[in-house]
Amino acid sequence: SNKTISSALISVFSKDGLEPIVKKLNDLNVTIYSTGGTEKFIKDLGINVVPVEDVTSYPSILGGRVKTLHPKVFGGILNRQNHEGDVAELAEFEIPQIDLVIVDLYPFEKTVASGASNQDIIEKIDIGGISLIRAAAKNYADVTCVSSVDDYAEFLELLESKNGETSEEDRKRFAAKAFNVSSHYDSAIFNYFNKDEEETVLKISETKGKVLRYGENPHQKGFFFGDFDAMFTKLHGKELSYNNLLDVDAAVNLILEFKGEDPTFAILKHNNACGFAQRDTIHQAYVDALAGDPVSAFGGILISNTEIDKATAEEIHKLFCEVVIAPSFSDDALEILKGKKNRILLILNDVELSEKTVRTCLNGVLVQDKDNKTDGLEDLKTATTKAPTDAEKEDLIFASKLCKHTKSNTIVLAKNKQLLASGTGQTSRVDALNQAIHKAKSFNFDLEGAVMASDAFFPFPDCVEIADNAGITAVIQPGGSIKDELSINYCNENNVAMVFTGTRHFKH
Ligand code: 93A
Repeated sequence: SNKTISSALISVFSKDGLEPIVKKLNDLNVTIYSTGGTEKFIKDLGINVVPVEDVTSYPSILGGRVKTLHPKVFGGILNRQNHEGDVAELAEFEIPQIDLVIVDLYPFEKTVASGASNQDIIEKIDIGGISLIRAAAKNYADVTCVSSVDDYAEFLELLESKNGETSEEDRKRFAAKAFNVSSHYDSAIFNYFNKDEEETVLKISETKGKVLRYGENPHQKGFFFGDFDAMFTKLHGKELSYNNLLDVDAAVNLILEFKGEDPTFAILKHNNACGFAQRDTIHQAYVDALAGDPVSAFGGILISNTEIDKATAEEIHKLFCEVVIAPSFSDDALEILKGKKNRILLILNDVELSEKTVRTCLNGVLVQDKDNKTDGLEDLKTATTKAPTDAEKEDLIFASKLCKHTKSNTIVLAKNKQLLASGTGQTSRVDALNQAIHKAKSFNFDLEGAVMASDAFFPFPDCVEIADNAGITAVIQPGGSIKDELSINYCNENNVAMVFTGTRHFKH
């Protein structure tokens, strides 16, 4: 049905083009309500205007974040004029009828494009304005919504041709434009929030591809997209293969967890650490890492957080290994290690790794934030009556960091800053634990006083029971199972200390 505009709420960011409209509305005796800057603009034109604060009996608060968000404003827009209850409530709560809403939103996209700071961009997410637009458009049965400067000309023509009268068809046409504006606006916000992920994927697609000898297996083609030379200085050896690159990635991410700590050595196979130790010297760290699993170490990837010296190089030279990575090599160490033609020697440069991870999924890619949470002493919450000793705490953190870089489901067993064994990539946590215990025993490790780390919570008390029977005295896990209490009770009855970290570290 036809309606005559007799009241309007105007709240515009840009005042451009508004003047002829307010003048026309004034000529038509329309009551104009308005917000701060817009109200001043209208007043300065010599036109009567009611501050929206007079309607709400509330000042604009939070630096303008809340100015129109009020039941008296939204009641005035959303009420149904042919609805008895609505009409009664309008009278009861002294809500003025609003027939027309004119909004020009905070310029979100322009602010993003200008290169403004995140804080400035977030401030330009219009909440009140978008709500006014959506409310007025929803109630197009009674209300006209002008949601963009682009529609001023069409609206002015309508005002002039029909003297403030609108048909339902007119209002519906403007409502459709309004929802176009609001959906476009929210899409722009959505895109801004996902910018990092998109950029990550785009950045990779822009890097140069390098042809590899083959992929994971000889019958698969393989390529690497990335800047290997920015990350490493290659000193010696054959070309890195697809699998070498994957192992190097796992090795680097693992060792960075121990950057700046005592000399630490890791030996990896198929992306998982099979040997790992932290000692006073890098030589001892290597010897004790190798002792963790001298069988798996064959053909492994070696990485150290400390310069590799002659004594260490002499030991490494006895082992067949694919890659050795370190922050530096002493000259005599390098000479020894170069003794094998194919052995790849890399210096890990001090570069930042991507904050995101990307992998293919179905017909697209999955992007996520890297697991950048490293559990520290401050994260440990003792869940049991018995608390771990200080030495156990150190081992718990050590094991937890290893666990984070091992394929799920994972159980890591460690003692005195040495990896005793882990269960890797198992379909059940019990399997992972049994694998670890079996492995540790097969290399003659005594598990008495060892600690256990789990990448995720224990759904049942079976793991703590098996661990306790094997001699483990302290446990670290995220916690958070509805059956945590069963594991806690078992530990309390059997004098095992258990701490919760609150952080799961799945790695698939
Ligand atoms: O910060 S807001 O989201 N909070 C509000 O309650 C609100 N109401 C209108 N921004 C709000 N507005 C926006 O203010 C309008 O969309 C318009 O862009 C601007 C007009 O402010 P002024 O009239 O003070 O220049």
